[in-house]
Formats: sequence, structure tokens, C-alpha cells
Amino acid sequence: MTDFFKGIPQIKYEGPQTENDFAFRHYDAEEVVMGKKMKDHLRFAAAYWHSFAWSGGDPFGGQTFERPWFGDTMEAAKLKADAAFEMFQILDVPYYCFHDADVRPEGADFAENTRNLEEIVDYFAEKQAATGVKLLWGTANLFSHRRFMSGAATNPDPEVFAFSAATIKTCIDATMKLGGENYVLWGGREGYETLLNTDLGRERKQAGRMLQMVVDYKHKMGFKGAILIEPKPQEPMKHQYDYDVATVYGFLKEFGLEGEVQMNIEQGHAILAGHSFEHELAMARELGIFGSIDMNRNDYQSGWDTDQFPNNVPEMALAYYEVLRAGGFITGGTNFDAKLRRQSLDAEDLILAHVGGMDACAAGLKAAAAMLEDGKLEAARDDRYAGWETAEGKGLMASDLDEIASKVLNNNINPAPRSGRQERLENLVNRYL
Ligand code: XUL
Ligand code: CO
Repeated sequence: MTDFFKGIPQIKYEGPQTENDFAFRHYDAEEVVMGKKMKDHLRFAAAYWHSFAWSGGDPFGGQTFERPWFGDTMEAAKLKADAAFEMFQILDVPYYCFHDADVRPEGADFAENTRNLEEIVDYFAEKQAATGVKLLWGTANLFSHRRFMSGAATNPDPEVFAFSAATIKTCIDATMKLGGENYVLWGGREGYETLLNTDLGRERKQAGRMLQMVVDYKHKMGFKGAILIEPKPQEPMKHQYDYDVATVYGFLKEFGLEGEVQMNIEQGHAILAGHSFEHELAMARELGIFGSIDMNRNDYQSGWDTDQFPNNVPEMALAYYEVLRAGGFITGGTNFDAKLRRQSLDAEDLILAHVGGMDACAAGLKAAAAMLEDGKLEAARDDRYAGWETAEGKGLMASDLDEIASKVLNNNINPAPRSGRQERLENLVNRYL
């Protein structure tokens, strides 16, 4: 037991009318929505890196947070784990996610990194057994250490490729040992700063080969979870190879990995790519590669990946609408890849950030479920495409240009434009919020 969260109560559902800051207004874990408990729809996870490893720095200033577990020793890593599992329990989040570098002290070399990771994984296994908290996904941090400054899989130095491959192996092993339900790859430095020094073709092939090795290892080890790629268009590199869902799909096809790898889609990354979150979710669904989500929000003025906690219910509603249309999560979940603002120093800030985020997601989910169950939005969509369900519409797809040209001429086809009814549909959506 640490005393970091001393005085903070267990967070419970009290309903929208409560005046208690330390309570859920919308997230009632046991409430059934569309035939499933809310906790099973949302499958919340807390992110170790933002909540327990980040020290509050920004490009203009260093650490603002003072945490008793800061320090690069095994003792500190265990204290950090104690506090982390206390937070998971206060919030009753069923899952957590971590990178190797968030949870273990940095070693002098690969062997020491591995020993440190194994020691902390054993500690996590005990904590999971004692609390019932589970691992949604594990991943390797192949972007913070200076050895990765020019990439991990895409590095010009084959020794860095080797170090990265070996590290991924240890992180898949750790994920499996902890019963993790997914393994995530975010290509933090897999991109480039300038074409003047970059062999783009070679780097993409290296990334493809690494991913094939990951998939092969998954099968060799009998890992039942999903391998997930998390697309992001820029930051840290000026050009990232995993730009967005559609780009990653092309990459998977090129390397014969479609059907093997799914997407972990992050709200803020979608915005950086010039998309909406719901666009990326819908695209993944249509391509059959929807897996999991990283939930957060960006600051729309700064245009940067600010990783704030989500608080915009209308945005959440449209996102969960697409999640529900995709059939919901199977191995995936809602991971809060979100961090406090650097002035939010207190333990209670960490708790209240999650409470607000969980409530916004729950309110969004309920609105999304109501929209779907009501069916008005889908009926309007069906109506818009109804022509394609007629014999003539279906026939077009099997025709050629000659046949179609004769048909247009003979039947004097002269289409009249129809309203897209956007405002009417926007008004409809607002009725559920
Ligand atoms: C970075 C980011 C990562 C991944 C995991 O923007 O989202 O935290 O989620 O490496
Ligand atoms: Co993320």
C-alpha cells in the first residue's frame, strides 16, 4: 500500500444528479446497453506511461510532477506499480496498458533490460492475481532512447533493427505471460525527417519484414491476442510511414499481412491526419481491420498531439456509433492514452481526469446505442442508396461502359439531384445527446 491516493474514495456510480466530484454520472459498469453491460462494451484501460511515467515536461520546461516512485531503480518501479494498481482499483478500470520502458528501470544493455522487465512482469502477475485487473495490451518503447533516434525497424543501422526485434520479442513474451489480450506496434520513429538522407523504399521494406516477423512469432508462440498497429501521420517524425488507417491497409496488403493485423485507432492521431475519429473507425470497419481505440482529444487550436482526456460527448457518440456498427470490441477496448495538464499536480487530478473521461465515453456510448436502436440514421442512409438495391442499380455493377451508354441513351436517363439532408441529420443526432 502507498499513501499516494490517501483520502480518495472508491469511485461509484451515483447518477447525473449527484454533486459528488468523486462519482460517475453516466458510467454504470453493470448497466445493460444493447444487450451488454457497459463495462463489457467499453473495456476501459488506463495507460501506464502518461499516468505514472510522465513527469510533466514540455518543450519549454522540465518536470512539474513530484511522485514518490520517480527514479530509475527496481524499488521505484515496484512502488510505481503499487500506486498504479491502486488507481486501477479506485476507478475499477478492468484493464491497463504499458510499454517496457514505462515499467522497468533502463538497463545498460539488452540483457539487463530483459532481466528488469522479467522481474517487474512477475510483480505485475502477482498484482493482477490479487486485484483482478487485466492487461489489455503491451508494447515496446522503440522511440525514446537515443539508439532509436533514426528509427527502430526502419533504422539505417542493422544493429538497431536487431536490437528492436529482440526487444519486441521480450515484450510479446511479457504480454503473453500477463495474459495480455493484444500486442500494439506504434511506429514512433518509423518515418523520416529529410529525404536527403533517407532511402524510403528500403526503410518501408524493413518495416514490412519486421511486421512479418512479429506475426510469425505470434503464431509460433500460440499468442491468441491480436497484433495491432496504431497509425499516426506525424510527430515525432515529419513523415511517418503509418500515416492513417487507409495507408496502413495498403502496407498490410503489400506485405501479405491483411487478415493478420488490426488497427488501434487514436482520436488525436486521426485529427492530426486531417480526418475525424469516426472516419478512421469507419474505414477500419469497412476494411475489416478494426481492433481497439486509444481515447483522448487534441487541442484543435494548437494542431498538436496534446493527448488530453476526452470530454466532448458529441464526438464520443459518433465514435462509439462506429464502434457499435463494427460489432464492438472483441480483444480491443478503450485505452485512455491521455495525460494530465502539467499544472495538474495532485493525485486527485489523476483520478478526476479518468472519472470525466470514463463518463464522457459512457454518455457517448449510450447516445450511440440509442441512435442505432432507433434506426432513423440508418434508415436515412439506406434511403439515400436505395437506387442501388433495385435491379437496375445492381445490374450496373455487372455492366460495361458500352452497355451503360446504350442504356442511358435508350432510356433517356437524366438524373435529378437529391438533397443530402446533412442539417436534418445533424439535428437528429443532437436529439440523442
Ligand atoms: C503516441 C502514442 C503511443 C502509443 C503506444 O502518440 O499514442 O503512446 O499509443 O506506443
Ligand atoms: Co496511442
